[in-house]
Order: sequence, then structure tokens, then C-alpha cells
Amino acid sequence: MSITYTQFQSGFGVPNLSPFCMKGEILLKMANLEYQSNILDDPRKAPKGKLPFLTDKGVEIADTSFIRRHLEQDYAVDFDSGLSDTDKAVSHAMARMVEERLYWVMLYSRWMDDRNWLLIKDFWFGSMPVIVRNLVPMIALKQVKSALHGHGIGRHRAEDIYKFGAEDLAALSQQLGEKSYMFGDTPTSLDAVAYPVILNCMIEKLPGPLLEAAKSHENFAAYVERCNRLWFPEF
Ligand SMILES: N[C@@H](CCC(=O)N[C@@H](CS)C(=O)NCC(=O)O)C(=O)O
Repeated sequence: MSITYTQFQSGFGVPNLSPFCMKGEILLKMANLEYQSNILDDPRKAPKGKLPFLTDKGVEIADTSFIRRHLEQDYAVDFDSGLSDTDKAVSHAMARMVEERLYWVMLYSRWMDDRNWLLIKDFWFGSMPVIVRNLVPMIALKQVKSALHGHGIGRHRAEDIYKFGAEDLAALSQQLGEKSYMFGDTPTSLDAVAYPVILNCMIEKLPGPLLEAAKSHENFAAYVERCNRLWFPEF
């Protein structure tokens, strides 16, 4: 087997707390490729300091956009076959919305909401040696705060940030409508992007306005269930 997929461990009852890690794995599954999953706790050891990354025939490919491009180019996979050019444009724009904004709202809700932060802190850092168990999360929290500020979203009031998230979730719910997947009966690349983040927003153990916004859309529950069964039946 020549493909290794490096990602975070799973937790909170979902395949991965990182929607990006789930996305890359779904792309591999959609491409019907065999791979070995490799768990890494420290993203600083990844080629670009973030997870996931793929290793294929000894070459490391970091970032899910490049993983997608690699699968399309080297394995001739067409994730969006059957979509019109207009659908592809909508898919592209919605994927950017999820990855460049909704993801950041999710990050904010986990790290900046004190209730969730205590749980997240325990999950990621709870098993560290006592001597660093308080220091490392404090440093990580500072880095996330700075990343949120650098992105720009962290400069807004909490209620405005959550409103952004609710708007993005509403757009996804509207696109899904009564369909099985984002563009009909067959999953496409947008499902590999949208389902992981919707699922992650719906983790009951991580409460807050984002969870409430996600739960307000009736079509999401059946959608995540359908995608879970298709790609992660063990969950
Ligand atoms: N654009 C990247 C984003 C990956 C990403 O943001 N990964 C996060 C987890 S969801 C990460 O590794 N964060 C660790 C860090 O920033 O230190 C992709 O598409 O793969």
C-alpha cells in the first residue's frame, strides 16, 4: 500500500474534530483508493504545520486542496462529474464559504467559548505530563486567538460571529433542500467539504449558538446520518 493519510485522532463521537481531516479522508474514499491512516497529535510535525497531509509513493502532499488536485491528476478522479459549469461555480463558492469562514466560526466556538474550551483543552492536552499540562494549552489558546484576529473574524463581537455562522449554515441547508446530497442523488466534492463541518457543528457535547443554528435546520439530521453511513459506518 503506497498511500498514507496523516490526520488527528477522532473524538467526541465524530470521525474527526477537524473538518479538513474528514474532508481529505472522504476524498480518498470517493476515489476508491486504499490508504493507511496515520494519527499525529502534533501538527507542527506536518509539512505545512497543519493536518491532514497525504504521503503517496514517498511524496508528501499537504492541504486538502492539493490532495484533491493530486487525486484528480494522478488517479483521474472526477469528484464533480455530471455537474454543470454553473453548479461547479456554486460548489466552488460554497466550499470557500465553509473553509474560509464557517470553519473559523466553529474554531471560535470551541476555543473562545469557556464551556467548550474546558472540554477541548482536556481532550487535546489532558494526557500531557503534569508539568506542561497547563502551559501548553495556554500557548495554544494564545495562538488560536492570534489566528482568529489575523483572519479578522476574531475582531467582531461574539453575537456577530455566531450570526455569520448561522448565515452560512442556512445557505448550506438551502442548497441541500430535499436532496440526498448537495447536488442530488450522488455525492460530490461539496459534500466532502460541507458534511464534515455540519457534523462538527452538531456535536451535542459542544453547546452554543452554532449548535443551535445547525439543529434548527431539519434537513441536516438525515443528511449527516446518510453521510455517516456512507463514509464512516463505524460511527
Ligand atoms: N487549508 C488546509 C487547512 C487545514 C487546517 O486548518 N488544519 C487544522 C485542523 S482543522 C490544523 O491542523 N490546525 C493546527 C494549527 O493550525 O496549528 C487544508 O485544506 O488542509
